[in-house]
Amino acid sequence: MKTGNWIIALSLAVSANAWAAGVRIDEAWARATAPGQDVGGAFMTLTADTELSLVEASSPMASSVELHNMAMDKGMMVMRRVDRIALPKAKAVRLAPGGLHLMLFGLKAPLKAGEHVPLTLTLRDAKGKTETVEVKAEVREVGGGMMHHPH
Ligand SMILES: [Cu+2]
Repeated sequence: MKTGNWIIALSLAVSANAWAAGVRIDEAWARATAPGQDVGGAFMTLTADTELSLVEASSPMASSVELHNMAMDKGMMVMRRVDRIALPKAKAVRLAPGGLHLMLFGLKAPLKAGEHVPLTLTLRDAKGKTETVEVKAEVREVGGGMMHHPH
């Protein structure tokens, strides 16, 4: 009965989160933006139940969404676009400020705290089959400066 119990507990735990295409998404949020700032960041934790890759993202609130990684390079934080974000089986992958994130370009309006940003994520499995999952990222006010974007 262990398996059965586990499934029930899990379905209760994720009721407030998105779960589709073999991936669970927790804590989806986006950083509030200042008026005139047309670039934003979105973050979340993804846990795939089979090996998947996040290969694409889009939002009706932005003209484009890119997958980015941020890392130290020769003592400087550098942000780079990545083609995919690997989601190993049963391992939580955290998109967070200072690391992997979704970058929203061409925001149609500032992101205000309390609003939700709809995001469509495209996931690809090991066989190359793709599925999409819809996520709503809650906009949060976060202290600190804007994200630098050296494009
Ligand atoms: Cu970025």
